[in-house]
Amino acid sequence: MSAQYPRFACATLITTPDYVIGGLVLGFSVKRSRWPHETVALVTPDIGRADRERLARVWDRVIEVGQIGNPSRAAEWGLASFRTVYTKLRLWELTDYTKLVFIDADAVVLGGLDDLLERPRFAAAPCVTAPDQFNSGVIVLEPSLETFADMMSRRGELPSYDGSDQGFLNSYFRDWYAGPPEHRLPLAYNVPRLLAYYRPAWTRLNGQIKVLHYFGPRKPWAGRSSLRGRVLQWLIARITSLTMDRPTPADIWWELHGELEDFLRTDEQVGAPASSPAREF
Ligand SMILES: [Mn+2]
Repeated sequence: MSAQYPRFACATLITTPDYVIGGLVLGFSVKRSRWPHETVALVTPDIGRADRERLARVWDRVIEVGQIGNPSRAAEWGLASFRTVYTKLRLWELTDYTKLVFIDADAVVLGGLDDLLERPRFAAAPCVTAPDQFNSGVIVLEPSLETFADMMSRRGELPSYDGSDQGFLNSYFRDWYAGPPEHRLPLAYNVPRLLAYYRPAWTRLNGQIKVLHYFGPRKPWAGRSSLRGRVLQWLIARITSLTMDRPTPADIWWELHGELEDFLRTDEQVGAPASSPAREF
């Protein structure tokens, strides 16, 4: 069912309970960036009612979607989180919307995203570890049931170089690197936190970062002051001579987390009507 046009939204996806806190901080950061359109959090059946209620405080709509299995035998990669990542393809089913800006729940928005809506039907930023591939943590897309059905039918056949949705989507949108430039977003729209270790890159981007992405196995919500974390930080600094300026990406996440907690403590749902019809779970 297609709704009135144009209709835009910023969307995320939460498939495991440990990402709920990430989704909350992200949703709060989108609100704080004064995104003028709707916001949608997709959740799988594994996300409980209390978590959905909390997500609905910062996301306009919380919509349950069925999980899509990973055909890449993700277990072999040793990453449990890869089990559910193909569920991201459900974005193409959201045909209520003309265009979506999707952001991973392990990211935060630090700048305005409106410019993204000028982009064509698929756009993404480079992956810094494989710059001729895009990172699927931030994508601009146009929902289409035809595209969704096509993706589902080719899910088992198209290769995924990393065993996740990212590899699959890179196979599916294989012209991203060599094709027209409007499909390639500037890195500022998907800055990996590890860039903070490389001062020239970080300095160049600092102040202009639109989306900061905490990709990698250790998420900021796992804790900022564990002994292990501090020893690791110290070792990295010793071995590589790389040190991070303050605020570090972790500082930035925890600052937003603090603001989110203040926001959730208030009784009023700022920016949302008292009788919000947006509970779809
Ligand atoms: Mn991510």
